[in-house]
Amino acid sequence: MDEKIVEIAEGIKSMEIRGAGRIARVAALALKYFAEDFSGTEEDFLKEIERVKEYLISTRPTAVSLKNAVYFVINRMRGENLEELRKSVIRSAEEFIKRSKEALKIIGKYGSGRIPEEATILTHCNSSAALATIIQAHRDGKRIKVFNTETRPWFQGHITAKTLAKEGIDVTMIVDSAVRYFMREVDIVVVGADTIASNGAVINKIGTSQIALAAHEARVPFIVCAETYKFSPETVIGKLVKIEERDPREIADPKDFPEVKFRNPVFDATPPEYVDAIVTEIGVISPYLAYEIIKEVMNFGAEGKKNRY
Ligand code: RUB
Repeated sequence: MDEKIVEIAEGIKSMEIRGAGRIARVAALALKYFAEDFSGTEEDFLKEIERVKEYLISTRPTAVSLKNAVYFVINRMRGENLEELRKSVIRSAEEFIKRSKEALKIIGKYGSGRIPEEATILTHCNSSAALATIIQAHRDGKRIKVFNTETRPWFQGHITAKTLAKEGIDVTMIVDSAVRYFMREVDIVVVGADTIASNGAVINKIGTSQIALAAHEARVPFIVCAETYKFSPETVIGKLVKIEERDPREIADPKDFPEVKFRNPVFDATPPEYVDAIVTEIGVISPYLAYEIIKEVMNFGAEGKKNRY
């Protein structure tokens, strides 16, 4: 396998490259590199791109964004000869990356509209889409303060806190388990998503569903910022979203706890009844419209159309 592709895939696995949007963009980039660097016959190209596709998809199981990015490129592959096939892969990969970046800007604008003029926001983990909304709200002149969770066990919250502080936003980092304690001070929760199922359930960093419960209890609006490529076509035909469980050593060294078992699921599902709105680049929608997005935008119905996205 091409060195550049291995480097990207290993980067995703080890979480050096992380976040659903980012891993989708680098997966598209890997396919672009593959098409640029390939030397061989047309037949080999078609065989090899299948291998690259499976390899990239296998790196992280939960975020559908990665799969959708790969299918976006593969499903648009057209050409009478190798040169044309290569060019179409490069073009679609570039188009995916461009669309993905543009989507974030639009989400920021639409999302900011949902933030009150003066608000305390709570966010979890490190989501570019949630950050786009929060940062846009600040740039729009809204007087905001942010609570952000440190996000165990990987501490992605550290990146979030630094990013917000750099923007000049008033940010306070809390431990994940302090969410309910602070919820009474929060006006709105803003998070991202790795995958959105056809029933509107939102799969995001572990702990998101607890935050949604606490928000629901306190009647605090809970919004999710997600590009349309975070919606999962396969859930329409009954597939369940696989929740990634990572190495227990991310929590503690099991050697220090010889009698103890560890579990380390890194995502969870928030049911649609706890989600007030999903901010996408094509508008702010109810989670119950997830199926429509999958059908209309992603061109995938229960009848199982081949073109997934
Ligand atoms: C990241 C995470 C983020 C979503 C959305 O998990 O759960 O909230 O991926 O991020 P991990 P974005 O750190 O395990 O990848 O909005 O940037 O796509």
